[in-house]
Amino acid sequence: MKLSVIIPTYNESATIETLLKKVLAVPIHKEIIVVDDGSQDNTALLLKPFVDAKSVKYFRHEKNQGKGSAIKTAIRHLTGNVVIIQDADLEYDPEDYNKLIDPIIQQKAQVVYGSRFLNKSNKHSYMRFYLGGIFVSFIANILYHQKLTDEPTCYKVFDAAFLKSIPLKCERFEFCPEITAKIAKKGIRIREIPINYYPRSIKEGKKINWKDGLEAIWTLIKYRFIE
Ligand SMILES: Nc1nc2c(ncn2[C@@H]2O[C@H](COP(=O)(O)OP(=O)(O)O)[C@@H](O)[C@H]2O)c(=O)[nH]1
Ligand SMILES: [Mg+2]
Repeated sequence: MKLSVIIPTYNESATIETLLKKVLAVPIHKEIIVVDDGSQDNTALLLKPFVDAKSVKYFRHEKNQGKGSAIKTAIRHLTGNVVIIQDADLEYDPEDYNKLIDPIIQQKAQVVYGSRFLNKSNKHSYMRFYLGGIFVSFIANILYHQKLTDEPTCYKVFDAAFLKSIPLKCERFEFCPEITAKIAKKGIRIREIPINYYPRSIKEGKKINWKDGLEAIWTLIKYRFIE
């Protein structure tokens, strides 16, 4: 078993070092793939020691293209047999990796999502993100016959061969609804496991906004009825 940790990164110099240390500390055989999506802060400089020590594989987009594009770049280069998406902030907890990958290693699931809502002790920062997340999950469940509590979660875990078999068009945050739609259309039931969540504020660098919520819903509708 080798886990590929994909980290799409855009201007996260405040958290990237701490995050990488946390990911490196998880006792799993793994590779870490950071795709620096044209960051204009000192993200590249902070990453250099990790790249020099060969603890991180580094790819850079010269121009900012969005989280989905960064994930697609990483998918082309990954060599593990299980894959997890890891944001470059500290909202999620790498100590959850083991329980998330377990159903895939046991061959009981091809896809596992980490649910922030199934863990009742989690806090949620903004009411609109909280309700937005619930609403997007609700629409995904209706359109695709799933039972998800947290569709837009960052922690999405895949069997690597399966992930590579899915063609992706997304460029920005539509990665989540596109992959959910395409998995569900294959008749796969997405498994959920409770995870920890430590929300950050917009001031602390949160980049997703209400337009991304609308785009998520449009993406779910598009892949259900149009494409
Ligand atoms: N590659 C790339 N990553 C991005 C971009 N915008 C945001 N991200 C990353 O996506 C992750 C999630 O962003 P965030 O604003 O915290 O949204 P949330 O965690 O999905 O609510 C972070 O790791 C960001 O660095 C972008 O334009 N390109
Ligand atoms: Mg985040």
